[in-house]
Amino acid sequence: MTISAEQLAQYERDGFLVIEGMFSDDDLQPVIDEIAAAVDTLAMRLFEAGRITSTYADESFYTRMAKVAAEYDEAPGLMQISTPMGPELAALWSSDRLIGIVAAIIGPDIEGGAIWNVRPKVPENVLMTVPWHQDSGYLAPNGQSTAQPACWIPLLDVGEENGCLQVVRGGHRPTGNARHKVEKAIGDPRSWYLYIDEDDLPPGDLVTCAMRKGSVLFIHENMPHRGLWNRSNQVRWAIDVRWQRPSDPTGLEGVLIRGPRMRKGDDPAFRPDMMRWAQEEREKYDAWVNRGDGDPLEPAIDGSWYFSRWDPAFRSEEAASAE
Ligand SMILES: O=C(O)CCC(=O)C(=O)O
Repeated sequence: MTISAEQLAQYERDGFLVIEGMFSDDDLQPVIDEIAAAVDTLAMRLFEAGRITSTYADESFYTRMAKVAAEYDEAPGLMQISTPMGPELAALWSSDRLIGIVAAIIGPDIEGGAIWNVRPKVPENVLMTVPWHQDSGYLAPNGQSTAQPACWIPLLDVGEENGCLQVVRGGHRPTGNARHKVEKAIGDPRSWYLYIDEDDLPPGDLVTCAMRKGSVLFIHENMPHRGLWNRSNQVRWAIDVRWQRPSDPTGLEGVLIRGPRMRKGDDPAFRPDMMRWAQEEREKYDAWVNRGDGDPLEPAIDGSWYFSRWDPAFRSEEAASAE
């Protein structure tokens, strides 16, 4: 699958592109089942550690994490960073359907982006509500000119009520990043997010991206976007994945391993070994969790690499701890 010249022009002009009806329920169900199994594993761990009083095993995929989070509000963040990359999600990320579109945007040499997420946005939870940002704001300066389209894939119908995304039409066009700030400096001290003040957003219409399950949203790396508050009584599950050219810096060197090579322009038959890559990523993650200076059941996302880029207070905190 690819996109038309008009769709590509729209992506380049507006900085985002919604493609409706890309996946059927049958396409997404194996991914949902895989994530549901990871929820089960996490609920068991939290129950055994005494953080929750039930595993809520009878709840549905769209309610279970909300019940867990009502008792332990770190659970969704923990789920986001600790979900293993399973074969079904790996197959979706590297699928010809998505890659065909990515190739239209960045060309035939394609590597997965190092940052990917499965996000259980439970109702009324500040830690899962992502404020205005550009994805490139989270990279080191050397990653600023790397083209890195993201694809956001909701696992249910989404709208304003349950926390869909908002973008700024054309907001990707000014070069460089809008000014980002560190949310934990003013909000929940556990927050790992950057944010852009509304006054610092580039000009452009705000677009609320209500979408049906099966649709996908492509977002330019410089597009300011945010997730709205989830006011529903269901978990708003979504996946976000990224890609870039292998020849470009990731802006995450020394922090995350490079994503898997997915396509080669000079070898159209090349197919990635996604699970080998996933195992390597997992080993790095496990080594980080088991480094022994924190509670493995708290998400504790170490945002020092991007906090320090935007806020001197965090730069000096880092420098102080290095002394
Ligand atoms: O899923 C969300 O609410 C936020 C997603 C997001 O900000 C991203 O993928 O960069």
